[in-house]
Amino acid sequence: MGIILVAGMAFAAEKEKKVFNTVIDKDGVQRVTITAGSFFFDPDYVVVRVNVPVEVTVRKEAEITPHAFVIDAPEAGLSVKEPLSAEPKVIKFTATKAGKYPFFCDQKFLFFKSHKERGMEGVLEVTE
Ligand SMILES: [Cu+2]
Repeated sequence: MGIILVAGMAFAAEKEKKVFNTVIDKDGVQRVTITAGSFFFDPDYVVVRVNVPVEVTVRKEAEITPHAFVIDAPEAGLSVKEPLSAEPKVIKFTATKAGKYPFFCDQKFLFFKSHKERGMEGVLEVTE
């Protein structure tokens, strides 16, 4: 049992990122919908244009475990910290600097590994 668990965790850590390239809608907004669950974001690699408004709709899977959507990159104008609920949450921001910024869930239960450590982490790539 222990061996199976370890093998499963190694696989999860090495899994490929699912890339989503946003397009700029007619109203000038880039939109993406992300599903959050234990312990993943889908997609977990989102590409957006710099200085173009972004609307991220985050939907949390129906479960008791609390999750959040966090981006902590004030150098790029990104300071997002939103608790998630079953109702889809629309998060708006505009990245002001190109680069790769992590988005993650900051939840943690007692002495267990944080959700981020367990795989609730993705990349926001901001391109020129
Ligand atoms: Cu979480």
